[in-house]
Amino acid sequence: MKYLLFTIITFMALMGCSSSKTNGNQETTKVAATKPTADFNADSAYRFVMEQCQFGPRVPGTKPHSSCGDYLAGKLRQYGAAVTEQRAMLTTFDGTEINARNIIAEYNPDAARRILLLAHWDCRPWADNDPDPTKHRTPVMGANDGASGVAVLLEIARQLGEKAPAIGVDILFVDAEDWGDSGTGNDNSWALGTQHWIANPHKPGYRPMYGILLDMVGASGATFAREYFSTLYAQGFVNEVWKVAKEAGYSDYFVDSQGGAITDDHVFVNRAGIPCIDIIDQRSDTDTGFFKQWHTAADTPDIIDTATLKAVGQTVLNVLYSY
Ligand code: AHN
Ligand code: ZN
Repeated sequence: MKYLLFTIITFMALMGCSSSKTNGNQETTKVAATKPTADFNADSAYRFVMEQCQFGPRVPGTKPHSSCGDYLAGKLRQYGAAVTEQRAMLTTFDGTEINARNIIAEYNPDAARRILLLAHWDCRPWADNDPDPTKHRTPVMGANDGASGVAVLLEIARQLGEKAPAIGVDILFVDAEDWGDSGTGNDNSWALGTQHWIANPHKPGYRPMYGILLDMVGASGATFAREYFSTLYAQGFVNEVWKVAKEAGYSDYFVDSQGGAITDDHVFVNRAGIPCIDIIDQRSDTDTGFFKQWHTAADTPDIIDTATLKAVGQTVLNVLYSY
């Protein structure tokens, strides 16, 4: 009896199978693509901007800074990454000793082919570009200059936790980028957290294929020209990323023009031999060359546009899942 039942079920299964096979030109129907894709959620990224800003300005040595650092490490752990932290006492150009904290999240830690994503999470201690001179000694909120890049990477972390990419991905939140000397062309005064990490990589001999730095990636009206050092050190990868952006319909953001040379975290990564690009909002209609509220008291969440976060986040996600 059991045997008969088994035979009937097997027969029915075979019939079902063969009927679909003999379905004429339907036979060419493809199975799902093997490479995963993902839909970057810009509302989620916007929430991550808000949550960082709710701590207050994340200036090294302050309570908002330490609380936000805990929050960032916690989020990355929540999204399934292997998280390590790197703490260091660093000396800024004005002689201040700061407790700096780099936060590193690894996805697929054993994969040899890796991409490094980075953004600075600290805030500038002075709004020294504010039109009101009485604000020059108050810290910036850094909704765009700081929180936006971190927010896009947190949303990417959330997506990577749900759908592992084929390659390894490392997310590095660097500290103490923005305590730099704006007056004198003292380039080494910037990106102290990155400089420390380059001298002390979280893994000996760490060699990703490429790096992508996100800086000021959330303001409305953003334009990402091809930044000078990115093209100098990593032209092929710049072309690749801008092509991916174009294919996703974001050419209005990833404009096909050559931008200026920006001293930023990626410069130190490139000097260490890792080709690294900087996706950074450059403007031709402001005195600073950056968004209008750069290093002012008005760099607050109201200037953040989810459409900009989407253009950047979707482009980077598409690059990661293209490997
Ligand atoms: C300079 O102004 C020399 N570099 C800009 C780096 C920076 C500051 N990125 C965000 N804030
Ligand atoms: Zn800044």
